[in-house]
Amino acid sequence: MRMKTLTRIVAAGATAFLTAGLVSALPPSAAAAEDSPLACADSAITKELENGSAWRMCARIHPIKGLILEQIEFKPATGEYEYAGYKRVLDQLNIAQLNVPYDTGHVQYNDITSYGFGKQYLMTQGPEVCSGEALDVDQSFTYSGRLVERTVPGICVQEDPMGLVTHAQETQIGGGTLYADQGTALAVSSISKISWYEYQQRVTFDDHGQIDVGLGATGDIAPGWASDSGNAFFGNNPKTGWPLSGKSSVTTTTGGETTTKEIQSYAGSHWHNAMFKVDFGIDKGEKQTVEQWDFASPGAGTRAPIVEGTGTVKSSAFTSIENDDHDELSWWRVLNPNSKNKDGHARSYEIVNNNTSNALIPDWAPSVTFTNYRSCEEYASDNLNAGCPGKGILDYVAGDTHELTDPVAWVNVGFHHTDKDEDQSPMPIHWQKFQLVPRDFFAQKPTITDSRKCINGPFSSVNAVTKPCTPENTVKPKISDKADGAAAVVPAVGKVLTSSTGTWRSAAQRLTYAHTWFRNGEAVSTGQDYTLTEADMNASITVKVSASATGFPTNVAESDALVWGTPPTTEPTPEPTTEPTTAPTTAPTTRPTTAPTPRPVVKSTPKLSVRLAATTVKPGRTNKVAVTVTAGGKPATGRVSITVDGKVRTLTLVKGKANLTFTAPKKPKGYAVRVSYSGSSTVKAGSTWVRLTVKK
Ligand SMILES: [Cu+2]
Repeated sequence: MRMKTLTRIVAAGATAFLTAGLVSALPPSAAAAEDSPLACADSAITKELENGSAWRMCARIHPIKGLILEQIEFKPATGEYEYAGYKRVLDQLNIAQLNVPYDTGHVQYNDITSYGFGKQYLMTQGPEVCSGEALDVDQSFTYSGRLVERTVPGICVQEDPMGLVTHAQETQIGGGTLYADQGTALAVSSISKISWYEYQQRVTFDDHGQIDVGLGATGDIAPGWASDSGNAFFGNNPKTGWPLSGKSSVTTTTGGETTTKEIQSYAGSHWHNAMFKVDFGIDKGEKQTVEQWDFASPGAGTRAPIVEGTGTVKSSAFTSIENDDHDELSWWRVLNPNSKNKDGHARSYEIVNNNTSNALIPDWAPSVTFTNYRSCEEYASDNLNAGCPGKGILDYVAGDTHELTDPVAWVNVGFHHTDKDEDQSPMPIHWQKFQLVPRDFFAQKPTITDSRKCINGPFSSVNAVTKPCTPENTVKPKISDKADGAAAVVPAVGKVLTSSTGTWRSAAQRLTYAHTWFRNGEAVSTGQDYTLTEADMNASITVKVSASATGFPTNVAESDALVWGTPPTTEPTPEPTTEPTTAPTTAPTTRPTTAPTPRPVVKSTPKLSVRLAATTVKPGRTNKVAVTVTAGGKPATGRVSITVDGKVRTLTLVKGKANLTFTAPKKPKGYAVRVSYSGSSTVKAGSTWVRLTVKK
């Protein structure tokens, strides 16, 4: 929605607002200057996840809707590589109705508008429920004719593991760098008890920008006595329920006559029709566009059916029913045409909803409905707002004649519950969920590592060892005499030096090199050549070469310092003595007549062992890594390169060992310390990695 003012939020939250403070506040240095604070003061949640991505939002409990999340913004772990600070994703997210009709046809509930998820229905988040931080919620409501004012820990905020996010081994067998990332997500949840059912509202915000919106149902299935009536939660019709026990005795008295019979009862099947209201705010766009993508096959291709997708911009409010307005592959996204990622693609979020809609009830038949934001349209059906009372989504669409530019999605998450024996008290939680997935919100995934950043679009090779994104220097730049490159440099005032670029390997097709000359560590000149001056005499003269390419990280390598020998003397070199050297006494040996046949080289496989002095360190602390490379039980020769957070250091093995002291990265998260062995004439190349955790 547009122009969501502080006033409106405060007014809406007046009866139930959050008093808890900031959760896991970012350090002041991380709070980028461009991020103005969220307009919800002390109900803000700001959470930096383990890999460095961060979410922030406002959270509160509404008396009817329960958990409401607003001003939801994401900051990628890659930081300014994608964009600076936080970017808005959603203006508001909440449940807008929960409709529960029973298949027996005897009853239908609207759990939100008839009961609500706030007030007395809100449950306390104790440590047995919430393993993170439980935020206090101040409530004020009338219960059994009296005013209740209470503060309960009603919102749970925690970081949950998500399991494996990426895994990529570059070659099939024997080496290549392994990428393996474990993800986490911020989970914000609350629990409300509506009669027998207890619902957990749980929204997770993962470190890749995805939002999962879930409603879990636990507590108990609707109870009842065994009955031979069709109008009971445990009725007698096997077509509208499921038997949860053996037969029961049912006694009825009719006209003073009591009869007892054994009947089989069936727990009534029912729907949980949940509708969520998603108010998009992609990069706070004034104009946001809804696109529907449909897929159809025009026929067979050479080897597989051709499937064609068509995107349609929806110009006005609409409601969409499967097999009527869309097909089973269809999906929708909301994009901000004026917010582009680094590749020039419009930023958007896609709705992923694989649930079943209830085709039998008009309000619950559409998979999704889009309307322009209108403040009175709060609930999906039986609207309680006096501005448009009793209305529902179909009325909202009918009354919306404006161009669709400020979209609200009403996402229908249906679940048909056929009870089973295992659902008996207490019932294990069953979930109905949909996802909001970033689509081109980022040019690459928001946790991309430096060694993969260069792979954007078509690429020919993925190998961090032989073709790394960050150019790797394998032979240092060398200073030589411009006049005679082969001769040893004899430094003198006026002598022109020149520098090689050194040898590099890179995923870039062509690298550009820049040379900077240093006197005692201070930059004095740029360019490939340098003329020595008086000031340079006996100083430490080095050259640094930077290797760069568009779209690739830059790396720098430094030459050895110029060697200052003894100044040449004017004295002539001693004359050769007149005495002849003794003649060789033996005749030259005869040359071999045939060249030796080259033996095929069978290279052995190296064994790499890597040990960190500390596997968990504080940011910026010094740490040591010890590398041992053996082959066939013997120390290997050659070089190893050690990469930490994109910084590469190359060392020569001494007796098969190399040790490096390095500074741990500043950002707290898990890092891979990668070690690549370049191989030798007898040993194959290889690589491995160990995990380094940087923690405050
Ligand atoms: Cu159920």
